[in-house]
Order: sequence, then C-alpha cells, then structure tokens
Amino acid sequence: MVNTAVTIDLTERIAREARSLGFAACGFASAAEDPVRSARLEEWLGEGNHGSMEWMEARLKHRRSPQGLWPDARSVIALGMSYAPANDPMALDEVHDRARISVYAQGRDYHDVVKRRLKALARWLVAQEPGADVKVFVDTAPVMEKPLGEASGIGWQGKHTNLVSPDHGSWLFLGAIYTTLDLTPAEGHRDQCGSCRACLDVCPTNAFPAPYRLDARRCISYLTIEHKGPIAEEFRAALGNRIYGCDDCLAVCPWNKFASEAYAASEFLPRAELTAPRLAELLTLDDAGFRALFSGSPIKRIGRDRFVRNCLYAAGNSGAGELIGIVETLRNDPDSAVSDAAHWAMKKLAG
Ligand code: B12
Ligand code: SF4
Ligand code: SF4
Repeated sequence: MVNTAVTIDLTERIAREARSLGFAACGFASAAEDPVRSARLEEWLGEGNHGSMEWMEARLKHRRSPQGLWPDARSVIALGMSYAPANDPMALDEVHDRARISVYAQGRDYHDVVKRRLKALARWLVAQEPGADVKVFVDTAPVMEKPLGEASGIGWQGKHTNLVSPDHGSWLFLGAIYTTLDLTPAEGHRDQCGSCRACLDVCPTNAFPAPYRLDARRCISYLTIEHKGPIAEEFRAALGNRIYGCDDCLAVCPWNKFASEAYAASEFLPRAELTAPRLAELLTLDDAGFRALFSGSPIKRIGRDRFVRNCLYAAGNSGAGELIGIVETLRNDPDSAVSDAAHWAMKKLAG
C-alpha cells in the first residue's frame, strides 16, 4: 500500500532536485499503458508516416508504454531542458548565401547534456530511496517522450505534435526516468491550442495531413537528417536554405511569446560559427573538416556526405552565382547523392 503523503513529499523533493540540476520542467506519470495513445502510435506507423525509420516499428511493443519496455516500471518522471533561442530562428529565411541550422543543433549535443543530468537525478533518487530501481532515457530509446510529457503535466502536444509548455514554450528537450517507485501521477495537461493553426499553415512542405499528425516523410527535419540518398525533387525548392532540421512550426507558436521563463541552459547557447554559416564555406568541407567543425554537435551523426548534399540544395535555391565554381567541382563527388544534388544545383544556378 502506497503512503500518499510520503509520495507527494517525494515528488516535490524530486522536482526541487531536478530544478537545481538545470531541468526547466519536471512531472510525474504512471508507467501503465494508455490505450488511446498506443492505438494512435500503431495507426501512425500503420500509415507508413515514419518513412525509413524502421527502428520505430521494430520496437513497437516496447514503445507502446513504459511497462512494455520494462515491466517492473511503476512511474515515469518526465523532464525538460530549455533551449529557447534569443533571436528569431526564421530571421535568415531570406538571406540566401547563408545556411539555416535548426536551433536545437547550434549548441552542444542534447543527448549528452540531458543524459548526464538525468543520470545525476537518478543517482540522487536511489540515494534517497535505496530500494528503488531506475532507468534513464533521452531520445534514442523506444520511449514516447512527448505523450509521457503531456501525461506528466509539463505541457501538451500541440497541433505540430511537439510538447508546448505554458512557461517554456516550444523549446524543450525531453527526457524520462522510469522507476519502480510509486509516485503520485499528475492529471495530464489540457490542450491549449484552441483555434490557432499557425504551425500547420507555415509548414513549407505541407507535412501535416491533419492537426496533431505529422507525415515525417514530408518533414524537412526528416528529409535533411534521417533520409539517405537524394531528396525527392518535389521538396528541394521548399528546403530553402535549411540544411539541418527545421524550426518553422515551433517558431511561429504564439505560446513562445508568453513563455516568460524560457531561457536556454548554457550548454545550448549557439556556437557563433553555426548561427549563420556561409554556404560557400560549408560546401568545401571534406570528411576531416566536417568532423572537426561538428565535434560535440548532433550534426556529426549525419556525416559529411549527407550534410554537403543538403548544402547543395540550399546552394541551388540561393541564386548566388558566386557558388557556381564550388558546386561544379562537386558534380564529380564520389558520393552519388552529392553529385546528383550538385547537378541539380548547377541547373538551378545556371537557369
Ligand atoms: C521520430 C522523431 C522525429 C521524427 C518524427 C517526428 C514526430 N512528430 O513524430 C522527425 C525526424 C520528423 C522529427 C523531427 C523533429 N523533432 Co523529433 N523525435 C522523434 C522521436 C525519436 C520519436 C517521436 C515519436 O515517437 N513519434 C511517433 C509519433 C506517432 O508520435 P507523436 O508525434 O507523439 O504522435 C502522437 C500524435 O500524433 C497524437 N495524435 C494523433 N492523432 C491525434 C488527434 C488528437 C486530437 C490528439 C490530441 C493527438 C493525436 O497521438 C500520437 C501518439 O501519442 C522523439 C524522441 C522520443 N523518443 O520520443 C524526438 C523528439 C519528438 N523530437 C524532437 C525535436 C526537437 C524535433 C524537431 C523540432 C527537430 C528540428 N528542429 O528539426 C523536429 C520537429 C518536427 C515536428 N513537427 O514534429 C523533441 C521534441 C521536444 C518537444 N518539446 O516536444 C523530441 C522529444 C526529442 C527530445 N528528446 O527532446 N523527430
Ligand atoms: S519541422 Fe518544418 S517541415 Fe517539419 S513539420 Fe515543422 S514546419 Fe513542417
Ligand atoms: S502554433 Fe498554435 S496550433 Fe500550433 S502548437 Fe502553437 S498554439 Fe498549437
């Protein structure tokens, strides 16, 4: 039998410790399966919205619920770290010789930063409750971080599907701790999108077949980060100068204006050289140069070839004649997606 008074006190202490470790948001949810959410996940996968991210389907059983992954789990501690930008992420939209890197990738790799903090909180929790068992997750495990964040009361899934917090806006990295402890769950967070549809309307590739549903195969984030090989012609112009991820649906959310507590943790402050990089410089990167520039950054994961492929689409969209020389040399690149993108960019620049 759980002593509610004790668990309420424990959740308060956990939340306090989480704040002192740099988490902007902390909430609590049950680890049991939510049939509505798991049915929606299955439907989403059934429609093929995940594209080539087969790993999502492969671990469906684990992804459906915390107890599907770890039957002993009783509660989830959902956590968020802020990476709120100081400037408008869409300001470079019309600056064609510069590339746009999404805000989340301009600072240190959040996987490392959030995981380190989650581990510190988990260690603290086990020291407080020596019988407890814990597991920590950020991003890569089969964990539904957004629905768990909503269930834990730290925000709601907006129509763009990301978690929006009334205090921190759209710019939160999420992580979770599963534990064998019985913690008093929150009541969830109510949807505060109302009649707004700014995120749906701004999307350059029409990636939302309906509110709250994303077709990842059309999303610039998926196309520039996850998709291997040439990107389909129909999306190339819409990429504009976005070379890694996309922020548009987050950036237009009115809740960012009300997010009085939104400030980025210091690790996520942008590196100066990644806020408005010149396409001319990025296009000349070889493997070693790419690895050196993106050491400690999440961008490193996609490798030089996919990165230069993306830069070539941006070059093609730039109308910047001074890029013709470097684009021309990339037509002979050994990577077929790079050479294909270079041919496309040459045609656009010459035209
Ligand atoms: C796969 C993935 C992607 C894919 C697919 C995105 C997606 N929307 O699912 C791609 C590559 C496109 C992507 C892009 C981005 N991602 Co991502 N991604 C993930 C990952 C690994 C899994 C997400 C997942 O499970 N998707 C499956 C779908 C089915 O889940 P879902 O969106 O929650 O689906 C629900 C809704 O559709 C809802 N629903 C369906 N119908 C209806 C109807 C109604 C009425 C309602 C209310 C709800 C509803 O039910 C579904 C199930 O609950 C998570 C990390 C994690 N482990 O959770 C990060 C994560 C979601 N990504 C994140 C980020 C930051 C991004 C980008 C902003 C990065 C960028 N700047 O480029 C973009 C945002 C694009 C967008 N609009 O979503 C953050 C989001 C943080 C937050 N505050 O929410 C996460 C949580 C990573 C992290 N640890 O911080 N991502
Ligand atoms: S990240 Fe960009 S492309 Fe993807 S859904 Fe949002 S606005 Fe559309
Ligand atoms: S932009 Fe509007 S519809 Fe989209 S998440 Fe924000 S409030 Fe909801």
